[in-house]
Amino acid sequence: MNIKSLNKLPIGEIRYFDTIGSTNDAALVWATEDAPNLSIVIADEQTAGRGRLDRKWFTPKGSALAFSVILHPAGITHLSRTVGLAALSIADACSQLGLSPQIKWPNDILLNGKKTAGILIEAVWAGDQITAIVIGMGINIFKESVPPAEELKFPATSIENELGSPVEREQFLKDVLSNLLKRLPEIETAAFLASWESQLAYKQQFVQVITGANQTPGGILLGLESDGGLRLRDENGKQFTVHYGDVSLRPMA
Ligand code: BT5
Repeated sequence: MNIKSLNKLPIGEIRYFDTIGSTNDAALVWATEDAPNLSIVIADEQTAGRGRLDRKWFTPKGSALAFSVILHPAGITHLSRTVGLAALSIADACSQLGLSPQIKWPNDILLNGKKTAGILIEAVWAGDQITAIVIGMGINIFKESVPPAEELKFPATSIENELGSPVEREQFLKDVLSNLLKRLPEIETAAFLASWESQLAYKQQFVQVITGANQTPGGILLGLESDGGLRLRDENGKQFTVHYGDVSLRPMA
């Protein structure tokens, strides 16, 4: 992968790997060392890419984007909004290509209802302080990046599949990072939240949120709380908020 064009962006340092276990793992280590703010670990292939709850993330060679941005959180009050920052940065890059992305709360980007990208946010702690946030992003660019359907619970696609024409991987990476740099100074604002909320999938539809072994609260998806939590209304008209979980449209059996 040719990442020279990233040199012009006001970011930290870049560590590039042809192959790696997980860019988030490398970024978490680097973040405890001397990584300058907005440094990035990028890999052409991941052999142990991770999703949430130690789920696997598939990143075959030469076909996807897998990278992790190290953010020093000084001055950011709403750290829980960083997942929205990543989601909007990817969604904006899709829109710039003429696509119509949706954000499946909290961390998936959908194109035509299918997952094209996933986000994994992890924090580095020193005592009770967060010293760095690692924003991991996996984006399916070419057809070959899409895992076989039998390995997935939710349908997946790639940018190339949905665009129907060739897409440049390096340019897409540059666009996502540029969008992130542009959105970052606005992360605390109401406009940022509104923009995030406006792109949520399943708004005003009945969804189920799997939050743990025995908890699957369901309700009409209303929008976002100021901390990025998901606001819903149950069948009795009572509003409630969830802060983590997997959203699905159909009630679970
Ligand atoms: C995510 O988790 O969607 C977060 C994925 C984050 C990946 C990036 S790549 C760079 C950085 N380094 C890492 O090691 N990770 C980050 P979650 O919502 O838990 O979804 C995981 C599920 O998505 C898996 O259980 C699969 O069913 C499905 N999946 C795996 N690979 C996929 C792919 N390439 N495209 C679509 N779905 C996939």
